[in-house]
Amino acid sequence: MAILETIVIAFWAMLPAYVPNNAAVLAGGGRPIDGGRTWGDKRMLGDGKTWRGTAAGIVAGLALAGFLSLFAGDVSSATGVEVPEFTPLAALGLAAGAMLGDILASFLKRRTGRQRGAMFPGLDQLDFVVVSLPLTALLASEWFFDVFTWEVIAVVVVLTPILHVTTNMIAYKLGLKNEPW
Ligand code: CTP
Ligand code: MG
Ligand code: K
Repeated sequence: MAILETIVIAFWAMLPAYVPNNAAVLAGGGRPIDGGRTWGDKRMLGDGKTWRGTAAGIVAGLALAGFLSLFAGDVSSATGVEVPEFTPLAALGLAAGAMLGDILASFLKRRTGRQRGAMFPGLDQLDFVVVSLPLTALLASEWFFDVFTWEVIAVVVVLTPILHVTTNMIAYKLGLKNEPW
């Protein structure tokens, strides 16, 4: 497979996992998931993980997967790159996995003494990949192994941090996010 083709497929297939984080930033607020609870002298998750942000993120990821699926055929024939449609379970694995990864990362941040919004290089950029891919492999095995070849996974691991840094910098400059990471 040509590298450009692999990049297009990786980006397309990951969009339902990329968008939830951004939707959560836009919709976030209200009751935190941990309800303010602490473990030891530290919060479980912190005020940055809310029910509303999480729900909005998952809904946005599912909606985008549905939208992309409508156009997968047209995009494939127009570009010659076979981009996949998303099955409902694949969409759920990608969207919910992304939010779950972000939540687990916050848990780790609090355990390691980091305040809400603190940077955790590496984890910040790949937390959602680390959970969304295995969850999708579990929920939609056939779809996952069809789309996520080793080449596609390799591109995702390289492409995701670049996109993450770029979109968060833009969100920060636009005043949507408190920190540029
Ligand atoms: N957000 C949310 N619910 C989520 C994820 C994000 O409401 N599940 C919103 C919050 O308003 C959060 C903002 O999006 O402050 C930015 O997200 P993120 O950078 O992931 O959270 P942080 O505030 O940095 O908190 P943490 O240190 O726990 O990652
Ligand atoms: Mg943050
Ligand atoms: K995060």
